[in-house]
Order: sequence, then C-alpha cells, then structure tokens
Amino acid sequence: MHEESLQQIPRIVVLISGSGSNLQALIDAIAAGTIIATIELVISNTAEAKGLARANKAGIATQVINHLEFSSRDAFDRELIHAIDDKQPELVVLAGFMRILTTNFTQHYHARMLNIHPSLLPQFKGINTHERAIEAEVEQHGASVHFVTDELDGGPIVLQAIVPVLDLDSPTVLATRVLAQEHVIYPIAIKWFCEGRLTLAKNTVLMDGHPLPAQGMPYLA
Ligand code: NHR
Ligand code: GAR
Repeated sequence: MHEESLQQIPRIVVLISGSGSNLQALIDAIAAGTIIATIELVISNTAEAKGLARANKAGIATQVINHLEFSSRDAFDRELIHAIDDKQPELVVLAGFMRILTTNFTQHYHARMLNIHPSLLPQFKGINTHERAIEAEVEQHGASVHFVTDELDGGPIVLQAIVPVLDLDSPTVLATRVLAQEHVIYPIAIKWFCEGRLTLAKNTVLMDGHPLPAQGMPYLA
C-alpha cells in the first residue's frame, strides 16, 4: 500500500470573528472534494459572528470564546489553545479573526497556522487596509495568505492575489473585489498544506520542497 493511503485526513480548526465568507469558501471546497480535510471546530471570539451560522448549517461544531471575559490576552489565548488542542488539528486557519495573538500562541502553532490578510503584504499590515490603500493612491491592492508568526501580518507569504484599485473605489467596493479573490486563493493554499506540499522551514515557505520567492506564489486575478 502507498504511504499516502495510510495517512489521516487532516483536521482543521478555524478561527473567525465576523461574516465567515472565507470559512464558507473552505467548507465549499471540502464539500466539493477539492480539499480532503475535516473542519473539527470553528471558534469565534464573539457570539455575533455570522460565520457561526455557516458552520452550524454545515454541521460543524462551534465554540464562542469571548475575549472580553478574560483578564488578559494571555489568559484568552490559553483558553483558545485548550479548545484547539482538544481537536488535535494539523492546521489552524485564521479567517477574519480579529484578535492579535500572543507569542505563546504563535509559537505553539508554528508552521501549522495560516492567515489571510486583505492587502499585498508587506504593505498595509494591521486593520482598515482598504481605506489606507485608497488613501495612499496605490494602483494595485489585494490579499495575502501567510504563515502566522509573532510579527503581526509579517509571517512568510504563501500566495497573493492582485486586484486593481479603480478611480471611483470606496473602501467597501474595493473590499468586495478583494474578498472575491480571497475566496479563490485561501482554499488553494489550504489545499497545498493539506496535501503536505506546503511547509515552513526556518522562515522560508517551501512548495514541494523548493523555496518560494519572498512574495509567495503570485496569482493575478
Ligand atoms: N497574531 C499574531 N501574533 N500574528 C499575526 O500575524 C496575526 C495575529 C492575529 C491576527 C490577523 C490580522 C489580519 O489579517 C492576525 C494576524 C487583528 C488585528 C488587530 O489590530 C490586526 C491584524 C490582524 C487581526 N486587532 C485588535 C486587537 O487589539 C482589535 C481590532 C478590532 O477588534 O477591530 O487585537 O489583519
Ligand atoms: C477578510 O477580508 C479578511 O481578509 C479580513 O477580514 C475579512 C473577513 O471576511 N481579515 C482581517 O482583516 C483580519 N484582521 P470573512 O469573515 O467574510 O471571511
């Protein structure tokens, strides 16, 4: 028998804070058979997240861990780790998760946690990226999938989608154009990870064992 056929189906835990459209793209890719994996748990830091209903509808377990109920970031993150590790996931996926994570947390999931950030990193780290891209009058904007490290939005880049900024763009209109591309590239990167093709060695992303360029795999929308 091939070694691969003995391998476990990768388990994923997804962290959300909001609408969960990237979670939905992952649910859909798994349902379609494009990605072979199971989502063991969806965790939100707020009960208001619309993404919780998406998980429920797909029959996926959900848990709310409200950061407001913890006295420190460290206490919140320790509770997150407890809930995540209970599922023994191969991969942790941040999908619109809005809480900055402690060093303790990022080290614990080193090389097995991905994020999608709505900018062409290293430009526009942090929040309100679409507003800042328009304000800066850049011609190109987009989204980046990266491994999560302690450096906020500074972890090694896996894949980027480039979208044009148009003359009459508002942050909302631009965000919608970027989000559509997020739904394309995030499942691709997650698929690579689940197939064992995507790894992190030191601070370099390897694809099939070969280093990727600093901006990851370019993807032109
Ligand atoms: N944590 C670490 N250590 N490293 C990263 O790369 C992380 C991270 C946590 C989240 C997602 C990130 C994004 O894609 C992410 C990457 C939240 C903030 C933020 O400022 C910034 C970046 C990201 C997520 N959060 C505020 C906080 O005090 C709260 C903001 C709010 O609630 O609106 O945690 O953009
Ligand atoms: C996405 O654009 C994602 O890149 C961004 O929030 C949106 C979440 O949408 N993430 C961050 O800003 C993380 N700080 P979703 O909840 O519909 O997937």
